[in-house]
Formats: sequence, structure tokens, C-alpha cells
Amino acid sequence: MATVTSAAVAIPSFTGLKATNTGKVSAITKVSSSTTQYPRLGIKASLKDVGVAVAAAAASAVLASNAMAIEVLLGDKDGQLVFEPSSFTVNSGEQIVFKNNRGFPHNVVFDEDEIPSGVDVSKISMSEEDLLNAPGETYVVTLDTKGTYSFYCSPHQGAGMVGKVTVN
Ligand SMILES: [Cu+2]
Repeated sequence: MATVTSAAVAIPSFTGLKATNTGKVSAITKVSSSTTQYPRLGIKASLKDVGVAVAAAAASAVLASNAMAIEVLLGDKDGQLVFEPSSFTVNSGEQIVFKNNRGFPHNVVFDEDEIPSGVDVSKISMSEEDLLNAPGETYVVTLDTKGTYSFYCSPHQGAGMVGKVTVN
């Protein structure tokens, strides 16, 4: 919250400085009059919008730095035995990071009958017996061949812990 507040305060003062530097008196007048004519509620609302914009910018910065990776949680936040998300799309060559979250042990087994032809299942899949036992433990896979792949968690397949990824 502190970051958002300081950013929201910094933006109007920056605008004011910029107007002063250009030496355009009319610009300064416009800035101050538009600030004062807004009712208090309006200012609050616009500050909120700035906060949202700052948060959105921060989120997209995170996405940009991880552009080549998607994270899939094993077990959702409520402990449900699911992949989260269970259906998603990646680009060819993009890293998929499966991360132990809750309800483990889990694993990630690709179904040899539901992957693109020519793909060697043993190169992308954990074995049925391999398990991720520790919290935060990951299994990372990169899929290069375009198509649809189905996968499951062998201990929890019966409980519906199955997923599908489309590689574009
Ligand atoms: Cu599982």
C-alpha cells in the first residue's frame, strides 16, 4: 500500500514540475485548476485509478521478466487435488514449471496416447513412481512440438487431478 500511495503522490507533482519547466503558464494554471475543481471524492477515485495503474504496471513487469515460463500449482490454495490452472496454452519452447503447492505428493505424467505423434513421452514425463514430496519442489518441462498434451498426477488421477496443455 505504501508504494502505491507514494507513486500516486509523485505523479501529480511530476506533472507540475514538467509544466513549470516548459514555461507554459497556461499549462500550470490548467493543472492547478483541474485539481481544485475536483471534489474530494473525485480525487480519491482518481488516486485509486492511479494505484490500479501502478499495480498493473508492476504485474506486467513481472510477466515480462518471466515471459518464457508458466507456473502450474500442484494442489490449489484450498488443498483441492487439481492442477491450477488445469488447462492452459504455452508457446513452443516455453518453460512450464509445475510446483508442489498443497496435498502432495504429486507428480506430472504425460499420457503417451494423448500427446502429438513423434513426441517421446519418456523425455517429457515424470515416471509414475517419481513423486514431488517437498513443498515448493518443482518439475520443469519444455514442450517443443505443437499440439495438445494431456497429463495427470498418478496418485490423484482417480480424484480428477488431470490437465491439458496446448502448445502453439
Ligand atoms: Cu496429485
